[in-house]
Formats: sequence, structure tokens, C-alpha cells
Amino acid sequence: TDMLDWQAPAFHFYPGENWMNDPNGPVFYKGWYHLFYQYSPEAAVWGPIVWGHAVSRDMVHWRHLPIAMERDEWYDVNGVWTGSTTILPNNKLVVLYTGSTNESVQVQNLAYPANPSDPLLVNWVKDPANPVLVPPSWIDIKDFRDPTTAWLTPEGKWRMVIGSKVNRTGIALLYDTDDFKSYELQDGWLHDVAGTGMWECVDFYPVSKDDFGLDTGTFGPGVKHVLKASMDDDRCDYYALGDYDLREGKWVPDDRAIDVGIGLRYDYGIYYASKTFYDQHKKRRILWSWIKETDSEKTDIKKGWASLMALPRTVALDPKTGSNLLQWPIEELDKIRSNLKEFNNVKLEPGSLEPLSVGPTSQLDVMIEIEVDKKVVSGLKVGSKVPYNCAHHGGAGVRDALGPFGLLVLANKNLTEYTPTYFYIAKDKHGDLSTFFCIDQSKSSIAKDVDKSIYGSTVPILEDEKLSMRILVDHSIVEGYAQGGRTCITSRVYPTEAINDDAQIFLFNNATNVTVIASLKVWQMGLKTKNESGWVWLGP
Ligand code: DQQ
Repeated sequence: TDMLDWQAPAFHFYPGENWMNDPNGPVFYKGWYHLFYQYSPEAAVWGPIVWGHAVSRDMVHWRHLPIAMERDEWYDVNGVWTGSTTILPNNKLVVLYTGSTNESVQVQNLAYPANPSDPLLVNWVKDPANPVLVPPSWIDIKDFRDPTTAWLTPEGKWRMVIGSKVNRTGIALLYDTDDFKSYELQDGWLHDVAGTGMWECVDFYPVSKDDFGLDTGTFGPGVKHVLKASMDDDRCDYYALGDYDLREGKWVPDDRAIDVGIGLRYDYGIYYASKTFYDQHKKRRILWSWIKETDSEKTDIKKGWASLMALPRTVALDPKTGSNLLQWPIEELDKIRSNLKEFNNVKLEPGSLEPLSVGPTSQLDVMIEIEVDKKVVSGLKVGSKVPYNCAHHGGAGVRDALGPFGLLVLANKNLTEYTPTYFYIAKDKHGDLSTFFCIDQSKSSIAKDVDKSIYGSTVPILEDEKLSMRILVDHSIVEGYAQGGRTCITSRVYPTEAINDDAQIFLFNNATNVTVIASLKVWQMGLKTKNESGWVWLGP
């Protein structure tokens, strides 16, 4: 059980016990960040869902509050499912959420704070007019869920999006309302992509090269719109950048070849049902996401809890490329860093493995910059005929001319368990270069019943840039951000031997032809800590 205790996160949000899934209705209100979440209050497995609730001043230290909404009406007795908050003028909050009815029909319901002057928003009221919206006749009653935050149209109506599907085509429907009680379906729909299946937890928001965050409902020159959908088929969150046509009510992707569901992902590991909100306090857009367990359900039941939230990330348009988002852990997390250790210009010859002495390694924030000899890279003859792919290339143990190289985390001395996070530079048969960012879980645990996939994707590297990655380790979760957050990977790992004081970190270079030079900053991360009686939570 010590091993299972060890798995609980120190600085990632989770309810402490039972099952959690999607983040719901995140909002900043009267000095507090509110996070609601899909919560199964009686078991560590998904089941009858209600809205759990926690508040924080900084999204790092949390205070857990009573369940915000129970399954107490015929229209949500099978589940108080996912929804979003909208802030009306005069700071009035409304929540729209999906209820699964007594007959398992998916309907939309309206709720609001019972006492708006309570900054903690402990009590919630469901509107007597519920359900306020039912599925249109041509949509399956089980394919109509997860309303977005609403925004004001130029005509002065509130508009929001709901995800659905028609046959195998995923769609985003647009609804207009004056009062959040009666709704008008807009002609056509916001967008659809054939073959992608059901779109869950759709998100739709503005970004621009000049702003770190824009409020939902901002339109105009220089503003792009992100459309994101969680694909029920492969359980991944896909996004695309595009333009929203105010008059037509249509969104058009910048590049049809990388449309929603067939192109970019927020994260190439485990990352699902995410939701953003505009933080009017710090003028930024924050992304929350559900990270499930990838061990067995049996173990989850033994642990008594399942799932956590990824670190809250700022999300913004990459001003340098203009063609991808940048995600980065919120700056408030820097406050729980301590014991900085720096390593400068560590030279890693081909085939090297370099242990780093940093103290305990279960709670870390690591920033690495890596220089690769450009002459070696350009001098290398034309490369592989088979395009590289993190998942299907054998992982960090397979050596090639220009990779892999990076950092092993949660590794023990004898290397019976370790998790490599790394870059791999691939040259294709035309001589074109691309850089991949991967996390290899195949050696992460000697346990048999845990997922051991290898995650990753390409990451854009611009002419004058060094390679850089940030790796956050928090017991059973490893989050990786390459090139300032252009490509992100979240993984769940369950070491059995590389835990507590037996876990270390190593730099490695498995490339055969190139020496790389790495500089790192390593911090301990706070909140949960170990004393004589075991792991203790230093949270709120
Ligand atoms: N989770 C909720 C649904 C949503 C799904 C139910 C996504 O509203 O579509 O727990 O994980």
C-alpha cells in the first residue's frame, strides 16, 4: 500500500477520493477560482455523476467544497453531466449543463448561484423551467451534450455551441437565446468533419498573436478562433485554428488537411474532455483537462481514487509560427518551486547516460535546453525511407543517427524502471528534417497491468532555436512541454521500484552520430510531502 499511497499527486488537482472526470464550469468569481468536476461520490469508477466543487485563490492551493449539484431531478437523475459557466453583464453567473434524464435522454439545464454574494458559491439552484433544451428530432437522444460558454452576438443574443454527430460525422450545433430558457437552433451548424464520430466537450474561443488571452465572444481583425472537440472514438482532444464568419455563423479551418479530429492535438498523451475559460483577473485563457488512470480498475478501487486534472495551462496562439497553440503551466506554479539545482553545458557523447544528483525526484519541475551540432545534422546523408513515429519505432532504446536524447525520469539505479522523455531528429528520404518529442512508457513499470504505450508527435523548431523541454514529475503523472508548449505530452506512469528515494533522473543520448550539449534547471515542487507516518497532504 505504500506504493499505492506514493502514486497520489502532490501538486495536481484531484478530489482525494473516488472517481473524477471532466472539468466543468471553470470561472473566476469575486477573488476565487472555481473548479467543478464530474464526480462519482461513491466509488473510484465512473458511475452516477454529480458536480464536485473546489475553490482556490491561485489554482495551486485548493479548498474542497460540498457537492455543488446532485442528481435530484428527473432531468438529471442519470447524471449531472458536463457544462460551462457564462458571466453575464453585471457579473451574474449562469451555468448550462447536460442532464441525463430518467430515460437517459440528453437535455440541457440551467442553474445559477443561490446566493451571488457568497464568493465561494456553495449553493446552486436549478431553474424550474428545466430542461431548457432537448435534442432536435434528427439527432439521437444520446448524442446531444456539453454546452459551451455563451457569447453575445452583434444582434444582442447569447450564442453557444453543443456537440453531436450525424451518422459518422461529428458536428458542432449553434444555438441562440435571449434568456437562457428558450433557444433557437441556427441554420446549418458551426462546423462538421466527416468520419470523426461524436464530438464531446466542444470548446470555441478567440486567440490572437498580440494577446495572451481574449474573452469569449471577441471578434475582429487579427483574431483567430480555436475549435476543439473531444473525440469519443479515440478519446483524444483535437483542435484546429480557423476563422469565424460572424454573419454566416460558420467557422472555417485555416488548413482543411489538419481540421478538427484529423490534425493537431492539445496533448499527445492521455488528455481528454478539456475546457478553457477566460480569466478576467489576469487577462489570460486557462485550459483544464481530465487525466485518467492507465492502470487497472482493480488497482484504482484499492487506491480509493481515480483520475486527476492536468496542471492548469495558459493557452495562446504561438506568435512565431501562427499555426499552433502554446500551452504552458500557469505562473502561479513557480511559487511552489524550491531547491534549484543547475547543470550547465553537460556534454553528452553518443551512447552516454549521465546521472544527475538532485535529491528526491517524485515532485520535480525540470527545464532543459539542448544544443545539437548543426553541421552534423546537415552533413548527414539522406535518412530513413520509413517516416519516424514515436509510437511505432521501438522507443528510447532504439538508436539512430540523430536521436533519441533527453531525460530519464522516475528511474532507479539498476534501471529496472525508467521513463524517457526525449527528442528525436529524423531525416526523411528527401533530406527533410523533422523533430519529434516523445515519452516512452514501455519501461516505466515492471507491473503487468498498466499501459505502456509510447507517446509523441512532431514539434516545430524555428531556424535560430535551441531544443527545449520542460518536464513536470508528480508521482504517477509526467507532463512534458516541448519548445515552450508547441507540443505537449501527458503520461501516467506507475513505477513499483523507482519510487521514493530510489528514484533518480538521468540525462541520456542514444544518438549514434551526434553529441548534444544540455543545460538544465531542476526544482523540487511542493505541497505533498513525506514524514514518519507516510505521505501527507500539505494542501489547503
Ligand atoms: N463526460 C460527461 C459527458 C461528456 C463526457 C459524462 C466526456 O457530458 O460528454 O461524465 O468525458
